[in-house]
Amino acid sequence: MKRILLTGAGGGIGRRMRQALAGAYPILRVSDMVDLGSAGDGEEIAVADLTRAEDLERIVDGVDGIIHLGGLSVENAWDDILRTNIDGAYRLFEAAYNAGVKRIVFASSNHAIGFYPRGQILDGSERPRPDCRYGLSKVFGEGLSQYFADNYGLGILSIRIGWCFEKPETQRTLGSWVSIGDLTQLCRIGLEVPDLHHEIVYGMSDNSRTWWDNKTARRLGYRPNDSSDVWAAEVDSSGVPEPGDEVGLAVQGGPFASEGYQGDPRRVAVQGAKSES
Ligand code: 15L
Repeated sequence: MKRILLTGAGGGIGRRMRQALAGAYPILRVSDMVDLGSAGDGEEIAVADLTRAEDLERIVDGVDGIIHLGGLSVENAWDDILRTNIDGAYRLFEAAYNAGVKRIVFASSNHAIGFYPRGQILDGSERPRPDCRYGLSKVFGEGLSQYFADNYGLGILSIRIGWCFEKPETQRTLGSWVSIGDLTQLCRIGLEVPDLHHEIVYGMSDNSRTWWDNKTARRLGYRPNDSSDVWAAEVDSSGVPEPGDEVGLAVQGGPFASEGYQGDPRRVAVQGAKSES
């Protein structure tokens, strides 16, 4: 892998991953719509709008592998989700295939399975249960990844990213926390592990209190160096209330399952959240 494209390099995860990847590959091409500052050693800057075909062709040119973080990272209006996360992802994959790219790491999210009840152990082989429109777009991205692996032979790793911030703040994020170092390790596995078809793994550190069994990631060589356990006592005693309504508190996706729906009398989600699958 000589030249790697990092989309969404100006976002919350992207900015930190850009630093974590410094020097890992001969050339790191960082792309986003926002200002990315000046290029560091071994970097190329590619300002691009992922919804514009000509931008896509330009940023994938000469690239060996892509870490696709770009797009909307929280719930949004359907038209924006459709344009950026669904149409944008499809067109990026298509442009990548046309340019001869062999590997893609797709930044999926735990919101692809956010409607599973808390406590149910998931390992990536379960069928999706999105908790919002954003989660639905991540289910699309996982399907897109499977299709490009099956139909075009690309090697793709979909990572259902949990809580990638400095530290966990709630019981839910104690389970889903991932350090930037561990997430970067997973992305590098997606780019480098031999014989990859398409796999779905959880983007989490070595957390004891979790609802996810990351055995596929371990099989691919993932050995997380960090754990949310070091913050468990602090979170237990902090008394910070979990955000979200009755549904959000019952399901793995938390507030994403609540957003925009509180008090909607047509909602049957409370029952849905309790059934097994
Ligand atoms: C996500 O997918 C979001 O991108 C991130 O901002 C977090 O909110 C995270 O999920 C979460 O599950 O809390």
